Amino acid sequence: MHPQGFHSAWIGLQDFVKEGLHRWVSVQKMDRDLIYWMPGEPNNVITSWDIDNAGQDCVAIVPPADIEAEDWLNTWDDIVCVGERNYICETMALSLP
Ligand SMILES: [Ca+2]
Ligand SMILES: [Ca+2]
Repeated sequence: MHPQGFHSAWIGLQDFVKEGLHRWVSVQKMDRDLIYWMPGEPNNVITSWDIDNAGQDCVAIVPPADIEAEDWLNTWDDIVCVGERNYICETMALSLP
């Protein structure tokens, strides 16, 4: 079972501008030292219901069911860019008083 009902979250990484070239939606390049693909990903699978053959161009954290807290790295999966999901954004850290 997914922890506390969490299923997945968009992380703002995409390759819909150029297939295979993943960039952050902020247009920043991906830091090659900070990549956490799930094994076998990104695979740009075109599903049978993907009538536009759009493939998978948006990246989400999709932890497998029954995952343990220490396994939350390497959970990036490119998926079809549809559906409401949680999302994660980068922001400045709050300064403490
Ligand atoms: Ca893709
Ligand atoms: Ca995929």
